[in-house]
Amino acid sequence: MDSSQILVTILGTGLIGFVGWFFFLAPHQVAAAVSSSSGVQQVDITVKGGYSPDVIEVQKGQPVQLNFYRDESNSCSEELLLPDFNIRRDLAPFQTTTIEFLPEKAGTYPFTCGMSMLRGSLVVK
Ligand SMILES: [Cu+2]
Repeated sequence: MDSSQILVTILGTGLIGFVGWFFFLAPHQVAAAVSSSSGVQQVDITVKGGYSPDVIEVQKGQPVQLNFYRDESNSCSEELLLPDFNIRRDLAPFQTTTIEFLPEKAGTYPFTCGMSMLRGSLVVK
């Protein structure tokens, strides 16, 4: 190997490491729902190359309202799936789409984009 090959190898290894960190180890952003006066637990989520926050904590037995603001037109995020609650919604770009449901059982429920590339979790306590 000459020096340029060594350099490419080092850069490639670093890039792979970064990608691994980004997808598996990057810190999650956790948000607890805020209950309104009517007892609805509300969380605002920004959709832009991912979900922010991506871990949502709610209490069971109280209605939940998730407000997804899709801050992009990238087709990856156009669909939102919350399979455990039979929810499948189209998110319009640069608009807020509100999803409401009642979590009745404690657990951790994933939500994803239509291709399962963007991921978040709903934690019911
Ligand atoms: Cu996607």
